[in-house]
Amino acid sequence: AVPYNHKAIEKKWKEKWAENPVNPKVDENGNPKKKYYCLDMFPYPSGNGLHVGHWRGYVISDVWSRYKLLQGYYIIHPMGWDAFGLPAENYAIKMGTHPAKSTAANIANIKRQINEISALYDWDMEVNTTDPDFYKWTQWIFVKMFKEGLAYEKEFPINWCPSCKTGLANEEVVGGKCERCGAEVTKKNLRQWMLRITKYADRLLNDLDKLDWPEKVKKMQTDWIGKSYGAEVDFPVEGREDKITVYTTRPDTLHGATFMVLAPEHKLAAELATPEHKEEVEKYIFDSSMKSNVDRLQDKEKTGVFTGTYAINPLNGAKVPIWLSDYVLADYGTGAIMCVPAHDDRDFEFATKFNIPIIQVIAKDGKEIENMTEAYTEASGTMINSGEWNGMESSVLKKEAPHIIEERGIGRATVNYKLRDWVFSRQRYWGEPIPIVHCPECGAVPVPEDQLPLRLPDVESYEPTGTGESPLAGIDEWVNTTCPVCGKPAKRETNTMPQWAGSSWYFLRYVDNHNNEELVSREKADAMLPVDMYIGGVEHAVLHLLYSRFYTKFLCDIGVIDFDEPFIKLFNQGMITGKNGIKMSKSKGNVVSPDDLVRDYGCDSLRMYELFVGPPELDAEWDDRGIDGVYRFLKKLWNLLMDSKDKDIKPTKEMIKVRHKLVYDITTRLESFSLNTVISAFMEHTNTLVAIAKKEGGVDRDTLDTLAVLLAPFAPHMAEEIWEELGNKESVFRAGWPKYDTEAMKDDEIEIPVQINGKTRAVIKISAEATKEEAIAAGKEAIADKLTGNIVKEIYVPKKIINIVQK
Ligand code: ANZ
Ligand code: ZN
Repeated sequence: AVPYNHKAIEKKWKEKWAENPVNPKVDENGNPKKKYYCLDMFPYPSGNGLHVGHWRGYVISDVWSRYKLLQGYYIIHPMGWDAFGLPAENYAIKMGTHPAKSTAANIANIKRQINEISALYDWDMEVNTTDPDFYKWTQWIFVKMFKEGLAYEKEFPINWCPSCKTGLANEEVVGGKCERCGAEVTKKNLRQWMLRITKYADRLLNDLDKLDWPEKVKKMQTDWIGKSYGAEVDFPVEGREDKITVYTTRPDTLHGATFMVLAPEHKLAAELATPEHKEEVEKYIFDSSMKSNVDRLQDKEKTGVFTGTYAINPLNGAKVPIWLSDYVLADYGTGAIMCVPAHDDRDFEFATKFNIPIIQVIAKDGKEIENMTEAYTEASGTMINSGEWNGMESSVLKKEAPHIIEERGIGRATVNYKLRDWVFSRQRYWGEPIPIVHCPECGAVPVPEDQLPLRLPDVESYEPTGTGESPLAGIDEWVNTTCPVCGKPAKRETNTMPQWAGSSWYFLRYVDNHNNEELVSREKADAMLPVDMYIGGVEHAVLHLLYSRFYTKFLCDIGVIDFDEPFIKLFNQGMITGKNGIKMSKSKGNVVSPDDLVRDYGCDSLRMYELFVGPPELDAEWDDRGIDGVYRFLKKLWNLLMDSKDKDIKPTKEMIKVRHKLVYDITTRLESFSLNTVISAFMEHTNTLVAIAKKEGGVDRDTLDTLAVLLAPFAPHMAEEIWEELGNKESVFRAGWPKYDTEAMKDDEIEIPVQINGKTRAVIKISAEATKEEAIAAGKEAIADKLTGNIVKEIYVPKKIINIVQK
């Protein structure tokens, strides 16, 4: 027979598909098909090209797309480029090449590599976030947000990377370091553009329920939003009219508050100092003002000063000393806290250092600890030392206390979020210009919508100025403009948007990427959106996925689209690593390029091997050698089909059974995304079929056809070739996904006599495939009431007889 020639086959089908696309919008009768939108997280076009790790996600999404295609859907499977951002800009600084130029070159290279995967991408839908026709709409969304009061300016200390010379969002600071370059992050006071994502906090939280997403990701978003219920409690100050309001998430511990701490910036901080503490207090306030927030938050030894003044615990009248300390932040809660050293680590440390009493109010087994050496921070146990609350379960009280406090008129129940507004400006060149004009008369005025896009001008130097201004600030003819409202001289905003801006909404644009009038027409949006399946790395579990949800909700609110969640289903693939689990990267020299593997083994083998390396949701170590096994499997399958295809083999019961099992295994494992076991099922059943073919002279036509169709999502070129060899005229992708019948999968049953000491006492039905143990167990059950003696021997002659010998 003809040997398997992956090169010739793959070349042939790539050409055929280019001529005759296999993903029509309408069915055979010309009726529109139901859409299925399968989206990949679009790549950043880096200069390093793709490695086998990038292939994994793209193969998974293509397998899923082709499976859905075989189920009869019209597949929306676009690809594009997330091309603004620091690497291109840093490259420009180093080489002097305009980022647009290096980006275009990288895109061309990666596009070539991506086409090697033979994925169903519809390149007519391509988008590039740096294309003015695209970022026109990124800017338009900003203008709309500005008009809705969701974009605003704020001067405040931001995270500042001294190495990248730019501001960073909290999300871009990992362990106190710049996410991109690893430099220690500091603070800098700058005027920033902010997006009021906090306005959507509740919807972002509650709507997670609607989503078919991994629980892990939902949990990460829930924690990020960080909604907590607590209380504000008003503490009267002894000898003064003022009250100090504290914010607490643990009002159940109110009886254990033995002191109070104010942030040094608190408006009453200086005033509260009694004459003998005045000097010390003022010094402390001054010293704190010289420290950066980063320094303050680092886990150094606690510092603080006593003001000399006392507050009154409004619940029990206890006198609590008021201290100042910089471990309390001015801009969180109320900037003042009640301190419960028995149940909070920081308070415990502080109280220990300054000899402040510690009163335990929650006890694990109702027993008070004699000498506390650390805080008991769990919110479970029984209340003690708490007056009328004694004996209550603390977790129950935690929920009730805010309401009790409210009823007593000593405070109010509150809801708090960890989620902060989004710092939306960057002091960099390679990003979307923020479309705002600053007019001395009219203030911040948006660029009129019909004047968008506001193009990014060319600059001579891409270097960040380091002053906190973007390189755009140096281009006078760009900066100086006129006010769109009053026409007087005004200046353009020179900050640009963060890289997240384009990726927060790109998936909407694919389906109408040439529309110059609208971001997306309502008609196309209704017909083709939202995304049914989103596939990408778990590293985007919070930021990108949260921002996209926020943008989608906003665009829904202003009527651009009619749905408020962008991604119905989400799958996060694990990473492919080099040896010993080390991330593949150029700097580590452990990058495996797919190009050589495609040449030696073919795209089909590499596709299947990408799935075979391990459960797709987990990280997997790459080992080139494994691809050989997949290649041999494809050859075996090929030979089986080639040997059988021209013979007229009658289907035996066994063949029918294997065929249904095959369809069942592949379908159910695909549905549960157990893609590595799909490949092992293929291998197993192929071996069975090869054995049957040896016995019967070949395999029947139905089974061969089914094999070709099942193979199509995984090894599409070979599947098409086989399908054609089997005499089919149309593409295998028109065949429809095969069905299975669980009845047909059942093993044959045989009748078998059960004897006691050689005498037949019953006849039972068992599976022809039953093992000795299964057969004997079934036999004994049938004659249980007749087994009266001691069993000395159990005999099973396969498929013939069961004989139990008893004494
Ligand atoms: C009393 C208490 C007792 C607290 C206890 C905790 C444990 P999250 O959950 O992060 O919102 N807190 C409030 N405002 C603060 C500020 N500006 N700076 C530093 N800490 C502040 O944390 C809320 C808890 O953090 C609050 O509850 C308060 O301490 C502290 F056993 O109040 B708690
Ligand atoms: Zn004006």
